[in-house]
Amino acid sequence: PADVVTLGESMVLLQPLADGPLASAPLFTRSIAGAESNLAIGLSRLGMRVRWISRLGDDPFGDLIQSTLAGEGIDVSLAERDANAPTSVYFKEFKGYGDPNVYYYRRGSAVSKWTPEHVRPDWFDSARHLHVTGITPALGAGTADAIRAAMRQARESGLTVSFDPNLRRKLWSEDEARRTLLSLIPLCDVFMPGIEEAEFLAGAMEEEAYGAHFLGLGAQTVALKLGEEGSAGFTSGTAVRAKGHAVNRVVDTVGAGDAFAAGFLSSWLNGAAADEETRLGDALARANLMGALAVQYKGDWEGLPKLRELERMLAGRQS
Ligand code: KDG
Repeated sequence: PADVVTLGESMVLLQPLADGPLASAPLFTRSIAGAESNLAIGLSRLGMRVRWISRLGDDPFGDLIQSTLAGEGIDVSLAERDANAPTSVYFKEFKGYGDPNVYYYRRGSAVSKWTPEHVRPDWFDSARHLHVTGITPALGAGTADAIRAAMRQARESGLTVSFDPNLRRKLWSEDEARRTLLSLIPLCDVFMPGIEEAEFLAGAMEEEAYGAHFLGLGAQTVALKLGEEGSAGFTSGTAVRAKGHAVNRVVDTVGAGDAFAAGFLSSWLNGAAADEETRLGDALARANLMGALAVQYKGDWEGLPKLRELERMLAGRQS
């Protein structure tokens, strides 16, 4: 059984030890990354049962990704290995301020071959929720259709679905990105854009107007990420705002949105809240804290807490 199923591409991540231009970086640390596996790690550390579905090359980097995620307690048994395609790699370049630059080596990867025919009903057996991102649809000729098929299949199997657009401009054209990401919104229950993604998809408008806009496109719940300002949540009858957390030093912003999604879903799926407003407010508060923790550590997920650590921090904040 799984509380959350997620599917997408993970890569080996190489990070320079020092800030500065990648071209003159002599030493790198090695980790793994990928929006969906970042979320999977976040959720697993918070005590949720997670099934991660992907394709990897039949190569040592594929072994590394699979064993790292298995070591985090994630069910990786449905991840396929492809002997004819490589596992992807990506590099970060830290400038010492702002978002790091990223360089992808992922064309022709095992996940880029995904088509709707790969989507299997048993991916969703005994599961409650599916989380997908807008990265997978950008990876190959058939991957957008595969994600669409997975979202439909999940709903037919009785799961709720969340969707983080995770706009990655390097991967596709603006027009295609906008058209495809918008087309997936009606297939999700929870839509989780950042404020810049909301503007990219819907044009400039007041913050609250984004809630109504995306609800109008078919989402049931909208969780809008506002960076250090926190986040806002919307359903047809509710609008909630949750304050951001003070962060001592922003080290690496990559993965913050995935941490936010993990925090949100871990609360939203388990919430015993009496009413919609409390359920949404609790989920946003936990999501904000997770996002704030993620940016204080180098790496996409290394700084994510165990449940008892998170609860201690949330309790400390309220007292
Ligand atoms: O959200 C973090 C991801 O962007 C990172 O892990 C790499 O999956 C990745 C991507 O495609 O950018």
